[in-house]
Amino acid sequence: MTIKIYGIAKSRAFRCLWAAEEAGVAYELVSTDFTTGVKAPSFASVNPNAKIPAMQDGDLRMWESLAINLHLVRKGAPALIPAGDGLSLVEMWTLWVATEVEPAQSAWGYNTYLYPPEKRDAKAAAAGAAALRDRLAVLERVLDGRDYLLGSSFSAADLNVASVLYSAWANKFDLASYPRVKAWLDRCLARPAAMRARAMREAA
Ligand SMILES: N[C@@H](CCC(=O)N[C@@H](CS)C(=O)NCC(=O)O)C(=O)O
Repeated sequence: MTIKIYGIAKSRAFRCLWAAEEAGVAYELVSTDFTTGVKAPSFASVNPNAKIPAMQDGDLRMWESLAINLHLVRKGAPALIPAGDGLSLVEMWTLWVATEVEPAQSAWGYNTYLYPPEKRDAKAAAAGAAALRDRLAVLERVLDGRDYLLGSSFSAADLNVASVLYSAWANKFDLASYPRVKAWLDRCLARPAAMRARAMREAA
């Protein structure tokens, strides 16, 4: 059965498009934007939070981009969750990027290019950038001697962390002090599945 992903490519739904492409599942992007689409009465039963992305897979309805990603991976590309303690580490990285990286990246992004100029707060942008640099320093240490977060091959941990950091990468956050992070992001975002999702987003 075709999985429905609600959203638009130029939103956090990008993360799920990348995951769906990695997983090789049959899916349909149900175009729903984050201004009017999420407020349509019919969308309330899909995601009562009135946010995108959301997903429907048979009777299963989900929201939260990174949880949707893990569902898609389990369904179509379970090898992206390594055996043993792999799932625990994938969960750790997923919660880390959601709670430690995303708020910092958002504070920087909203106050640098997303809000209209009159709404931007330079202090909040600088604080977000500083917090984001702290997290990038963590990644830089972890990536010392390894190509991917869990070792030598791409996993769902890389998918979730890199799909969040795509925003900073695409909006030219200065990564010069984090060469291993830059090389790892370049590597993840050049994967064929990522390129297919990027083609949707970057054309939008
Ligand atoms: N934690 C959620 C955040 C979802 C989210 O904030 N989505 C934005 C679009 S990228 C949205 O729908 N915003 C609409 C609103 O806040 O009114 C996730 O990762 O899925």
